[in-house]
Amino acid sequence: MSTSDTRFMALALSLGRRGLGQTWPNPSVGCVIVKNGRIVGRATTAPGGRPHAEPQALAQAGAAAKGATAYVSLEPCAHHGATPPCAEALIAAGVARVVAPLADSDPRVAGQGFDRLRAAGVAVITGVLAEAAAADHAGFFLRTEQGRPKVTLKLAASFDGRIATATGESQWITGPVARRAVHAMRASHDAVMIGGGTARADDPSLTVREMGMERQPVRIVVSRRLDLPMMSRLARSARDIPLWVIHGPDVDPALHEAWQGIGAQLVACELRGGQLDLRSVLQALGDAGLTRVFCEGGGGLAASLLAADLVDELVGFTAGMVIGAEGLPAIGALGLARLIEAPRFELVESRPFGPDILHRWRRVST
Ligand code: AOF
Ligand code: ZN
Repeated sequence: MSTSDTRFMALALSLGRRGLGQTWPNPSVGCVIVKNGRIVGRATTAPGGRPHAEPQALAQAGAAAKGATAYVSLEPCAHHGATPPCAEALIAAGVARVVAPLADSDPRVAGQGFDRLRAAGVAVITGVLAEAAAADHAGFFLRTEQGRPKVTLKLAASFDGRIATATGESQWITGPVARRAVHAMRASHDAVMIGGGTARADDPSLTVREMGMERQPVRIVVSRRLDLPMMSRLARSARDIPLWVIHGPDVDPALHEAWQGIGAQLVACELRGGQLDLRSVLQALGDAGLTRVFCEGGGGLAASLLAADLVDELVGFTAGMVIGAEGLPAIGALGLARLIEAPRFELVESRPFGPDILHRWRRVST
């Protein structure tokens, strides 16, 4: 492994990250083709997941791909799916070396892309920036390995972890710089999810504005009884931007029909202990193809996800403001008696955003 391998792989990873949120159910892969130290092709998996990154980068490189090195942020595919295998395309173009951090977790690929390349005499180097690549593809890996999407829980709260005053005033606790960052984060997820209480209280639209993106994230509301206002922003825009409503088995059929009638997609899930079983909710979202879900509260849904150990990442924006104990807590009761029962996360990033602070934490597996 050389320093230029690391440098070009870092570029391939950053190209891959650009497509996060746009390619589900496929991973967002970056590919850079380098000949004699010069970049002759670069691409990201297209919105919707196809074409894959490699054929696009190869098309740019043309004849220059012969004898070149391809840096790909995930193992090139080996299966005949909707498109011919990328491993074959690299071989046919005469690529001499392929550098990829990790094997693909899709059982149709899982090492066979590397095998094919090696069998054709292509040098294959793995492991470069593997940890960073695993973090970028975490949602895709979770879905292929466990059937559920990665869940990121975001909150924007006061210093003392409150998201509104006792009267429900919440606009604004964090500033415009942090709020813009939240929009960019939404854009990098396949779906944005909230609980019914937040949908009722805030009347959010959950859209991504000013990002010039092709695919808006799916908007998901979790509402056991489907008791949501039909005149809400979410409901009114359901024909233009996907709106999925997750509900329990015991909903009023007239409500069900009304929501379907306005263009929402309804997903029925089971109950567990009188509440929606969030594990089966996430399995249903995985079955529907989602790999990355951005949960924006409220406190009830956040607490239930945490209690079921279904939160993979925390994103917090903290404002220099104190609301006090009568304010609305960002996270509802978890019912813990001992600290040892509290879900633990490790810090991956912390930095200022205007007057606020972002901190990002990843679940520590215990
Ligand atoms: C690559 N490069 O850019 C991507 C890959 O349904 P298909 O035929 O498009 O195949 C989807 C699978 O291809 C997906 O599950 C993953 O294994 C791989 N994604 N592979 O070589 C890419 N996006
Ligand atoms: Zn492919």
